Amino acid sequence: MAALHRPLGRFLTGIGVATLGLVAFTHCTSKSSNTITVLEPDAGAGGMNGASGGEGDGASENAGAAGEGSPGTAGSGNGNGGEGNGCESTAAFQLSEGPGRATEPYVVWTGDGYGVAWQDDRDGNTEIYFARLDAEGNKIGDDVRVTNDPGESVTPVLAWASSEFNLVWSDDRDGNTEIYFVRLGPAGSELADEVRVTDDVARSEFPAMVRSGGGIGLVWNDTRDDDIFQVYAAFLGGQGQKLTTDHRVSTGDVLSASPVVAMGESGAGVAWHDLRDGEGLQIYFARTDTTGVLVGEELRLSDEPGGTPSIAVNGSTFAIAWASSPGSGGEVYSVLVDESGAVNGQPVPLSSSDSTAGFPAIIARDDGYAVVWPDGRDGDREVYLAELDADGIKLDDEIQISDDATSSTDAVVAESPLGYGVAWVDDATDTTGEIMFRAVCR
Ligand SMILES: [Ca+2]
Ligand SMILES: [Ca+2]
Ligand SMILES: [Ca+2]
Repeated sequence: MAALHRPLGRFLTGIGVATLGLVAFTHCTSKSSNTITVLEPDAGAGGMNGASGGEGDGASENAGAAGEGSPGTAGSGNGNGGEGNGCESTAAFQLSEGPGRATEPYVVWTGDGYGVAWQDDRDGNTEIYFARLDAEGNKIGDDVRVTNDPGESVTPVLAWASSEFNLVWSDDRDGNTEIYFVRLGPAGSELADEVRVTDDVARSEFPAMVRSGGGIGLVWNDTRDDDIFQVYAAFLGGQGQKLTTDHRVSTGDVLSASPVVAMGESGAGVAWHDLRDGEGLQIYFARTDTTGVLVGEELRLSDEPGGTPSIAVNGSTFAIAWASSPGSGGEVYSVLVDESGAVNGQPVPLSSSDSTAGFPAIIARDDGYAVVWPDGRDGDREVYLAELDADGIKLDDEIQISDDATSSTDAVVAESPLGYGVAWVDDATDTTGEIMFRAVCR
């Protein structure tokens, strides 16, 4: 069951597994054309953190854990400095109300607190849940169940839109997977009906989005062309209505999966992993204009196999992070690409995990970037955070965020004025998993 509902595109560990994504679906025609509306990027729109990059099925999970317990006190600070400004890092705590399997968290900063969405099977099938936290990282109220349908509702992505949340996810309520959108109030209640964004008989999964000029830039995977995952983009209005046709971004003829998107000053940057070169998964990048139409050539960013990228933009420079050796554990790498599509140097390793890292999530911060990832350097997996300057250079040593005796995975991060809010999953198995949260000072 777990494998059935896991987002396969994020768990591709090589060609053998990747072909699982190529299950038979009938070919589908593309959608009819709608009016193209040009969207301007939001002023100061930062990057979005990438696909939360679930783990839990991979061979790297619990690498070497063997029940080894961490000697550390749960929630101990792991001193990260920066606490002289009145900010106090909180202890890690369980955000989701168990039991049930809660995974795939996504966190955003709203201006006065955090919103976190995740998928949760406590109701018998997977639904999207939401919780909010104050500026110090304290949970406000109970978990909010957002979706209520008999299908599997998975892989939520949140964005904050001035006074409300936008939420997209993948749902199979229609008999195959489709991308859905809904507006949520600050406390997580639905403000309008859920909007079905995709409409094809193929698999429409792994959404990622970024706010743009009052609308939404959306990317996702779809098997509508030749039953193979390819990357698509479309732009939506603030109510979730389609403003553009669906544009295919990836041009390979093998698998292109796990897309993420950030909005620069002149258009979007999209990254994904791709099998087209016959060299395992490699990280690709492309630019689109503000309607989602591909601009220029696709770029391969990785030299060695890499999987499940994340992307952020700071000003006019995109930062893309990924992990090498997808499926077996590697190190986190990042590279910068400017808005003209010029790659700035070589991919730089960020982690020192003895080849146990995977699934990074990167965001923009004031004067650079921040990236989180889980790795197993200490036995069971823990979450780490590193800050990068505007040139993508790592500042100081990484900060250890989690410190507990279960496997800590699926890390995501949002920046606040005082530091960061980090969410992750503890103890993800086929039947368990809880969302954890910790606010850390800069
Ligand atoms: Ca459901
Ligand atoms: Ca579909
Ligand atoms: Ca742990």
